[in-house]
Amino acid sequence: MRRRALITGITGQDGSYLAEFLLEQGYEVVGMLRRSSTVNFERIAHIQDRLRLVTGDLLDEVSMINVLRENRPTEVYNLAAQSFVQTSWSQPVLTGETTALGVTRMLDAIRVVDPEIRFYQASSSEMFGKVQEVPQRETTPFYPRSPYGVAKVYGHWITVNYRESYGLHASSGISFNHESVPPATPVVVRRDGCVDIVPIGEAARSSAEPLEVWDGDGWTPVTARSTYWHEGESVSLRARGAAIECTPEHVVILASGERPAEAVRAGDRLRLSPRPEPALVGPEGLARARGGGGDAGRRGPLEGAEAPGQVFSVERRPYRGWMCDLETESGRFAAGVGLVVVHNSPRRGLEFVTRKISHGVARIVAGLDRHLALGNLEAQRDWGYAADYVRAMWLMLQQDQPSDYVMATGRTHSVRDFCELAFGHVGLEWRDHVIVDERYIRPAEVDVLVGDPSRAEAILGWRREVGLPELVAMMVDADLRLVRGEEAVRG
Ligand code: NAP
Ligand code: F7E
Repeated sequence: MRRRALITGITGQDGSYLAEFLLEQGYEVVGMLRRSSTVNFERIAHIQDRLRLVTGDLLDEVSMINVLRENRPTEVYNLAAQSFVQTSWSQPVLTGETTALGVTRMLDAIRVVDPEIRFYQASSSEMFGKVQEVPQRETTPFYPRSPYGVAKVYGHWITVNYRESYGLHASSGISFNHESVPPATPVVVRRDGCVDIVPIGEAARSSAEPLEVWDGDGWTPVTARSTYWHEGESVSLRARGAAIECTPEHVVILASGERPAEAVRAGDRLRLSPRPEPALVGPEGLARARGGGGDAGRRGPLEGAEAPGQVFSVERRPYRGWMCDLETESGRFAAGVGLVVVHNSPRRGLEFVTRKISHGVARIVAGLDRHLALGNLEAQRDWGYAADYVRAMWLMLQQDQPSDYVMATGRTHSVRDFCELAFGHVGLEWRDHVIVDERYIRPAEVDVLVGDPSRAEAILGWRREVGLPELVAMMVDADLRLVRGEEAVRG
């Protein structure tokens, strides 16, 4: 029988990553949304057709009982929350209702409908607050410093309590801060030292073996693979020495900058990638390039020809079929001999400091802003990569016994460090641009957080794969593309 998971908070950063991950594992994924007058599917638009979306609200237990009765999940991941710490001072009661009591409502709905359901609670490092021990582990006492932290402590203990009172398989993941960047789609790959051009669907299918992809400048490891159903339009770009078909939003690198495919016009010039050195070429070699590579894949770049990469036709067509993405460490891929970049928008909310910085850097580079106003630059956080963390959530529910685990990198950095890395990535000096604004200073601060993930590593076999410098570079690059794309669309 296919396993079925319910995710609350599916429109959020972690919910979207978890949904992708569970779909890849063969789950039926049910996403619980709260009713709103406008849709908020930015992070799940690419997988929306593969999800069952149902309405329910953490403030309303009846709605959750109905969702469970009608959808009969075997696993519930409770990611929904009022998750922004600063807002918890201006909306403390709502934060308590959602982030604290919402957990009881869901646990109680499970107890009533089907106590065999396995439950995951998104606990937070904010529970440690004024830290009593360094690094923080599962046994470190809590000392929350915000209404959000207090609410999370409640959510954590009610999860433990329902486990002990009713024998529910209920686990908590105590997550330290984690951030995100979008996936990318390559077609030129290297496996076991063998260079090949394969249809992206083939690369996306073989998930067990390590894979590298050519990103136009070098080889980069593939960190995640996904295939999704796309109904709508595609854009077909044909150029001298290059051809690509992709969704209209996919960002294409031109000789003059970057632009969504839908904004490319005849006469623009695609940037053509130098070919990787094919030390060994696979049995079908370049002739297998299709779609992404087109004719260009068979002939190679027309070196010396007039205006290589010049677009001579742009066609929009109805499209109903699969699209594939590969996520890479550098955040780019090369398709055939033309270099084509595919990105979605980064998924971390713009109000959180990391994304605020990466987006701020991109706006400064684009000349849209000169300064970035931040609060406490000395606060230290243990920042990891969101896609790494959703794997741990799933692993917790696959254990025979429910338990609580810290998910962290074991390293800590200040907001100032993050600024230095992010501005440094584009050759800017952060001190020239960052200003401190009292509005962003919190009534009570969490000065330093650093987690000890050794229990999760030992019992779950979990390892995080992305470190801070790579994460910062990926986030800034993603926002540079996003901001340039927005500018190009605006004209
Ligand atoms: P996020 O992006 O802020 O997403 C929060 C989700 O909760 C959204 O989908 C939101 O829906 C939904 N939601 C809010 N109130 C709701 C309600 N009353 N009923 C139903 N849904 C509601 O958060 P995230 O970064 O993905 O974090 C996921 C979870 O992990 C949260 O519980 C957070 O507190 C916890 N956590 C996160 C981190 C981190 O670094 N990201 C670290 C530790 C713990 P709308 O789209 O409708 O607003
Ligand atoms: O702040 C400082 C701020 O809002 C990080 C949530 O996912 O992780 C997140 O909570 C630090 C704080 O995240 C600005 O004072 C300086 O010390 O990005 P943040 P957070 O509060 O750590 C935990 C684990 C969660 O559970 C939460 O759901 O950065 N800071 N200047 C700033 N923070 C913001 N937002 N904006 C600033 O301008």
